[in-house]
Amino acid sequence: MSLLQYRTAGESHGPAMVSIVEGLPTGLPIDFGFIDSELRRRQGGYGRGGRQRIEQDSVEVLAGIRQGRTTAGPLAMAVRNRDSRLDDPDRTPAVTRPRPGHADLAGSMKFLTSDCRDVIERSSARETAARTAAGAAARCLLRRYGIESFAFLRGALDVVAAVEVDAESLPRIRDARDRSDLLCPDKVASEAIRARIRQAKEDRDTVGGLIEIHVFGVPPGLGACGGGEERLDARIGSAVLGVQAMKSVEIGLGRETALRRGSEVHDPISFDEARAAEPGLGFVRPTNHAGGLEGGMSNGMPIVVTAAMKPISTLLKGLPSVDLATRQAETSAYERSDICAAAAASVVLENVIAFEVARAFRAKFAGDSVEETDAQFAAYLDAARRLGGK
Ligand code: EPS
Repeated sequence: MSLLQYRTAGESHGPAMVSIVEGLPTGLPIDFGFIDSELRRRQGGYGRGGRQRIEQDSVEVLAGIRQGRTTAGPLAMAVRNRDSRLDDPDRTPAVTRPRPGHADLAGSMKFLTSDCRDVIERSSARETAARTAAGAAARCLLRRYGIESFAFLRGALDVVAAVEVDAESLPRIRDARDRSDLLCPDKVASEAIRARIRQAKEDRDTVGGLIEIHVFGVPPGLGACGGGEERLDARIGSAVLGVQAMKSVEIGLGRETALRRGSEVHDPISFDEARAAEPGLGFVRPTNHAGGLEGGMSNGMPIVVTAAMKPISTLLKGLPSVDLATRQAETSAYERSDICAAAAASVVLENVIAFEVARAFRAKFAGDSVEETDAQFAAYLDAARRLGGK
């Protein structure tokens, strides 16, 4: 059984965004209603552009499913593009005035073209629809084992939400989040961010955001203890920075750990038999500064990740740039875009981080079928609970 992995294909204005997921166990029920709900959430958020009024994203299953359950082959899904016009030069004109912050200039140099159109069709955040579908499919596996991811908008510009979430408060915080069209559970902060997005639009400018992601129910021991890319923090870091517009990723306290001493950072350990049924198997901590990851592996505490998303690079007012055809100073190009897509990005991150946890889960519990995977998972928990015990 290969490692759980996925690929995406598709251009923003091509026929479809495609996602192929390999490595799920056979016989796993896939909840396509859930996947579609995640795709619709990704399209939302105050500050989103006109494309989201055109598309009504949902997955079309192309392969890998029989009567609602996974087969032995890869899961292939498509999200059709209603706004498909790639072969119409009049409706997808050349872009020769690169937008600072976008893939335009770097891409035109990479592919030796003065028309950035080919670059931006693939670099577009539209690709995150396929990424989100893959992550949501992986969550159908994680949910079977009590593992769930949750992301929200922590802040933007000078506003930071005053909200804390743990496994117990999750249902209430999720309800508060979903009542906000910025996916921010703090009503006051949500309104303040909304006002700033509205002002940015009036100023023909754009806004980014700070996104926080938690993964609950993760058993200890997922990931790798050596150096390198199989460390679960390395995989999560790569997944986050693999999403368009992400400029930083932090695990737990992140940068703050450099500003404190060890005794103020590391999470003390105790054991409480009465809590042996929890993800930490009885090992409990008063704090979670490590963000659920120690030594490249999950430690039974919730995984906590923070990501910074840059402001959208397409500004209505434009920025100083150069025309690639003449190399003369020009204002950067404009085409339909968002003012702020941070709420949408929180949905993408909630799913791509889930995919990495699922990938590490499958690396440890690699049964070909869900029945075999169930048995492996149960046997591991039983052995881990007996570890060092009486
Ligand atoms: C997006 C789809 C894109 C943009 C936006 C987000 O569609 P279109 O280019 O047809 O408007 O609206 O992506 C960007 C602005 C970008 O530069 O990547 C989406 O589906 O999230």
